[in-house]
Amino acid sequence: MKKPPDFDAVVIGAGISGMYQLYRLRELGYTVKGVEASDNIGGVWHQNRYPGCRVDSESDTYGYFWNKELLQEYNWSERFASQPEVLRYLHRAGELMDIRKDYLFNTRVKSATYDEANNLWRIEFVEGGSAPMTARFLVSALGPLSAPQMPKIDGVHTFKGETYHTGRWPRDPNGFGPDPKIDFRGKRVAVIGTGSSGVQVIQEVSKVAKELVVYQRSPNWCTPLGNAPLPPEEMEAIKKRYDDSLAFLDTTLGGFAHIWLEQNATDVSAEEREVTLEKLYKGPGFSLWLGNYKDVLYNPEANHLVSDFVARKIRQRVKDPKVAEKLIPKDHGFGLRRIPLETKYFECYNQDNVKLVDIKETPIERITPQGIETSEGLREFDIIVFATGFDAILGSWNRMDIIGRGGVSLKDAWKDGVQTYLGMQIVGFPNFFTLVGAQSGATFCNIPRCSALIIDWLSEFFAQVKQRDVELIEPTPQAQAEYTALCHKLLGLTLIGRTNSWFTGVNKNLEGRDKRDALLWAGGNPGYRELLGKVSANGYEGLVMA
Ligand code: NA7
Repeated sequence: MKKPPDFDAVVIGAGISGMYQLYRLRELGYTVKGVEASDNIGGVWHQNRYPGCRVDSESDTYGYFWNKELLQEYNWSERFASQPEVLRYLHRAGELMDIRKDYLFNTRVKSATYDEANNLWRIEFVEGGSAPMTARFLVSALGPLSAPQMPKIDGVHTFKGETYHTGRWPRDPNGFGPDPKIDFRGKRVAVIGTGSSGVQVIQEVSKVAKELVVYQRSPNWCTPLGNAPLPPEEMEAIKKRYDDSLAFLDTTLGGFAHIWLEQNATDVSAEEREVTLEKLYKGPGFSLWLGNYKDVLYNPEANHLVSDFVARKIRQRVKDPKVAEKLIPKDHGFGLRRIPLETKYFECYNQDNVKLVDIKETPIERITPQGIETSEGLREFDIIVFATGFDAILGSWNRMDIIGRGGVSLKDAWKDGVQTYLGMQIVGFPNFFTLVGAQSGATFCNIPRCSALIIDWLSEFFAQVKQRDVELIEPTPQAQAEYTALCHKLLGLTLIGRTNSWFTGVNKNLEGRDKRDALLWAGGNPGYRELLGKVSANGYEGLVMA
């Protein structure tokens, strides 16, 4: 006799997608338990509380469009909401879903092992979490950016002052933001890393620190965020047009409020292009990245034209020409890695209290108890901020042991490259589902919008699974091979696929992660929706169900 599982489904993670997936499964009548390593809901917005942290999607496009009550109730105060405001929103959403009662917090998964004889997943937790539990279906909603990565620098843990990683910022025990006790005023501060998090934290710390030294390994193509308050009357107008907004977002590449121009950059005159780029540069959010000429991420010549335009902007904004050159990326074109959005970021380097150290020229040799030693000597600090990013996408899953059929671990299954079907399932790991992970259509996307597409589709699927008493779901090797090949092909068509970044799985802080892989679905949100629609219309082709 087969053992029955404790739950029909276990959902790992209480971020944006985990909460929604758990809610949908519960509404479908599944017995479901959520487990979350941290002490509360919110995922990245619960953890990344550094000063300056804010959303890069327009606030009113970043959320649960399925929840009409929340849409009409919640008033965003800024075009691009700050982290505390996003987290407050997620808490309200959690209340409306009555989600907390289904989660075990402070419960970090150590391993999940597929028990073939009983066709269930056995989940074990890090000490102090929970007793082991079993589930028929295991849904991992870990988030692609949930495993913070420290830099590989000698003595990194020896510093005697305060150290913080942007991805694990100390929390205000009584509020939604950072711990108010952390104070940069009058301090000597170092920031290592200049990705989206580094750029945001630098802008804030530069306002109050006595001295801020930025250690930059690679500059990024940062463009203006265009933030502003959202007046109540505009918020009211936004609420009236949510249906239209949703329809529009579903037509755009990444579910963001920006759509390609009809023309190619190479097909218009230099004068016309200059006017257009100027307008996009002044536009909000990802206007210049995702609202640009449609060949910019595909044609090297078009990409060069836009890179050249942004480089000129940086030269205009940074007074010292030598510093400006250091801030202009030379190893990749515009938009081929994630664009950090900024508010007076470049102007920080015109301040007397801010210094840029290009560590390609002046390498960091070690971190000492007093500060940071480069080839030019030791500089002492009171605080070091590590804005060094994440073991993106893979790290979230690799941190736990996921053991499939025949005792094969997910790490081993993926050792020669990631393979999935639809970015949701993996051969040899029956009944295991990944949300917003490798090759998912939501990873290179406005995540709440695109993950909802996946969760809605999966929930429809789970409804049928329940109706048909299906107990085992696994992709066919052929479907997986074809989908993975398609991910490679689509990414290969873009210049992004030829660039080292977390999108392509390259991480210089980790051994063996110097080879690019297709970790993204690069076929766009509409293309992914179409594919999912085709799969379901054809009786969930590519999936074996028993
Ligand atoms: P990112 O974008 O991965 O940025 C990490 C930054 O840290 C980047 O500038 C790295 O330089 C730098 N880094 C990493 N390791 C080192 C070492 N050892 N020495 C110096 N500098 C280092 O992470 P973020 O947190 O900023 O943003 C992640 C995502 O969050 C972002 O894409 C948005 O989607 C939101 P490198 O480029 O590797 O040379």
